[in-house]
Amino acid sequence: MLTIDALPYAYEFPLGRTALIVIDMQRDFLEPGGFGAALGNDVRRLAPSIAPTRALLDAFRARGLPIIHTQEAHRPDLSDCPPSKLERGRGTLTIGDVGPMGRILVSGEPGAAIIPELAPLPGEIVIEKPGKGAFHATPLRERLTELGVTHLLFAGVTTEVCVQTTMREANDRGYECLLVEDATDSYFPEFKAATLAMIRAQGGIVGWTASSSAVLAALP
Ligand code: C5J
Repeated sequence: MLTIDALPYAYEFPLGRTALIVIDMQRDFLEPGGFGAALGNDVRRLAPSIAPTRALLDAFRARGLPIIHTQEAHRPDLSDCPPSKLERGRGTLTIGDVGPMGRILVSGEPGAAIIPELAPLPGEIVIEKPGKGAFHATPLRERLTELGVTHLLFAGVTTEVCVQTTMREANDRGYECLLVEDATDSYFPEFKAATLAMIRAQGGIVGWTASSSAVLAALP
C-alpha cells in the first residue's frame, strides 16, 4: 500500500487498484457560452483546477494507471433527461437549447466536449452520464469492476454538484474515495470549502481530501 498525506488522516491505496476519475471538465461548464454561463455563473472560477488536473492525468498516463473521464450529456431527443431537470436548470439557455457551442449538454455537441487541455486519450474510459452522479444510469460500476478498482481519486467540476454527488455514490458502493483539493472547483468558493469540510468531517464520513502535490509525491 502507498500513502498520501491527506485529511482527516493518511489515505492508503494500492497502486494497481486505484483510478483517477475526472468529472465533467467540459466546455459547457468551463467556457463562456455554455450551461454554466447560461445559469449566470462566472466560468473563470473553474479555471484554477485545470493545471492540477492535467498534472494528475500526466502522472497516471506516465504510469499506465486507469483513468476515467465523465461527461454530463443527454441524448439528442432528451429522452434521458427527467422533466424536473429541464424545468429547474433554467437560465438564459437550458439543456437542449442551441447556444454558441451547439446544443447545451447534448452528446456530440461542441459544448459537451471535454476541454482540449484535458481531452481523453485513446483507451481512456469516457462515461456519458445523464445525472449529476456518474453511477446513475451508466456502466461506471461495471467498468470499475472489470478494472479491479477499489480506490478512486477525484478531480473535476463542480465540487458540490457532480463531484460530490459521484463521490457519495462511490462511497456508498464501498470505494475508498479521495478528492484532490486543487483539482476541483466550484462557481461558489464557499460551496467548495464546505464540500471539502463535509467530506473529511466525522472521521472521513465520505472520504479524504489532499492536495495534488501530496498525491503526486505519493506515486512511485
Ligand atoms: C452541474 C456538474 N453543476 N458537472 N454539473 O450542473 O457539476
